Amino acid sequence: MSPPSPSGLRRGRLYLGLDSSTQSLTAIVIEVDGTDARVVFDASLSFDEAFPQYGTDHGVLPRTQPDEAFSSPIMWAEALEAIVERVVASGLGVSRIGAISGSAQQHGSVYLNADAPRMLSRLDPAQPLASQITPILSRRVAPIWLDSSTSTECAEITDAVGGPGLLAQHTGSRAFERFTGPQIRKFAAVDPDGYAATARVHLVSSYLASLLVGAHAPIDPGDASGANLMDLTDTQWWTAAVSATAPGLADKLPTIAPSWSVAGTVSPYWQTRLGLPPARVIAWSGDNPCSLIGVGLVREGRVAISLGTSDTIFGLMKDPNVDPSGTGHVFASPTGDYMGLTCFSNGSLARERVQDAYGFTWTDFSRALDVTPAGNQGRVLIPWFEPEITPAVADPRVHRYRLSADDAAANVRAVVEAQQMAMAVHSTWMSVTIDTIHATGGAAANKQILQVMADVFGAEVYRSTVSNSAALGAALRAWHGDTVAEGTPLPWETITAIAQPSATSLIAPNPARHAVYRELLPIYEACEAHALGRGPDPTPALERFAQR
Ligand code: ADP
Ligand code: XUL
Repeated sequence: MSPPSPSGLRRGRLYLGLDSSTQSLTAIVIEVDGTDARVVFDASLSFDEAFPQYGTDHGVLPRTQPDEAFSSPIMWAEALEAIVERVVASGLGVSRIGAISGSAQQHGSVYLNADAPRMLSRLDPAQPLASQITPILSRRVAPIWLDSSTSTECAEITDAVGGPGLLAQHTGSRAFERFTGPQIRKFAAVDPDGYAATARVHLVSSYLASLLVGAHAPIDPGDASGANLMDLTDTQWWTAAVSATAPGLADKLPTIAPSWSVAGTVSPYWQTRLGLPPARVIAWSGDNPCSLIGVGLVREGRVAISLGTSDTIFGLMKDPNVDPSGTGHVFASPTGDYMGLTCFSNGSLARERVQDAYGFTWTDFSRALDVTPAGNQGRVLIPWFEPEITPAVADPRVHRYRLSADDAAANVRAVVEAQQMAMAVHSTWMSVTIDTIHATGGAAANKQILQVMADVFGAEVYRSTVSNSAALGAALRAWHGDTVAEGTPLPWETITAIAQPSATSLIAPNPARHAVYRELLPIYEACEAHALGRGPDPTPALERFAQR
């Protein structure tokens, strides 16, 4: 127990959680006293705004091909230093930091050469981090989850391991374009010299953890399961998939270690340059696994919906029950269990495309939802502005049924309803009765969007306690990992008590509106099938729905 501070207040141990997402880097610090925790620091840096010199748009480097998406590992390093500087400058007393952990956008990969271990262990505290990272990259850019350019590689890997069913049974997912394995295979094919110069392929999470500890950090099973390379049952690399992906890959992958492992201690660079203590660094994980903790889902039976850059729906699973339709994913959960997840790429960016088309602010957007009826009088929009993950759409196109592009308010309702109905339709494989949803991510700030969510699912929606549940999850994982390392592990229920949503954030479903959506859902599915070229024109059914 820590001694009382001079002001008489007890000053507890601090845990820092970082989240390097698609668009921003967030830091959340919790202060822990016994089994009580509270958030004492929460700040974000937007990549586009804070680092305009990289020219990113929503965190993505300028695109040369529409189906490719890259970001900059150097920018991420610069952001890491900048946010830690902010934490130190906050006056919290960083010497009290017991452990640091992190969360990162999933699937993205960072390619380091053989000089990395030596350079990382001898970073010069007189120099900024980013300039010292540049020479250890064997690839200047990192492909990220928005990349959909690896269909050929997905097919090749699938064939080599014996088909999509087998790949999914072992790794939790059939081959997906954004997953790390297919991305590595493409790099090895298009730049064999760059691949040969690569000694270690990190995920974004293990790369950033490596920068903190000054050595190659391990990867946790939660983020490793987004690679199409890890066997879910033993949470180790699956040799068949590794050999099918690229030559010599087994030697280039990080070790997989439990999510609560100590990856190392904060390196001398950070201690000398910024005054951080030699705190434990707990293995980083992916943003969705961290969010699972940050919204307190440590038991089966509830789901969370994250409305971030991507929209995702996920929940904890005791057993790795893989989606037979091949839509969703099973990942390892940071609790040592599993999690089911379905991801939609046309999330916030699709809502922004509609918002921008009519020059709306978010207040205007919310008002449009207020003034339009549930079911939108049978007007439907399929919002595939960008290549879609669920269902798989390689050539994006927006489809409108009985909907004029001139009707601003109806388009706003149509995009939100379509996204929520798509989540309802494509999450049934998880076999969870959804009566409670924990909502998180940037767009969860919007009450009207959450009302549509509650009405479509007929479920109670609770808003998460902080806007960035991935960063909170990372801070809670740092605390958990520290208790494990101390030999006094706390149960997840205790660790996540602070993450349980409060009753005051409840948004209740409206039964009449839910009845409307029950009727509309099969017609929405018919719209999706038609847009995919797999079904008849749903317009007559929508007309009957509108006249009911
Ligand atoms: P990520 O973690 O994937 O980088 P965030 O969870 O931070 O993304 O969400 C960022 C997104 O939140 C923005 O792109 C924006 O579209 C959305 N957003 C922010 N405020 C609102 C709002 N009031 N209504 C709807 N969407 C919002
Ligand atoms: C999940 C996915 C995204 C990224 C970015 O599979 O691709 O949710 O993790 O948030």
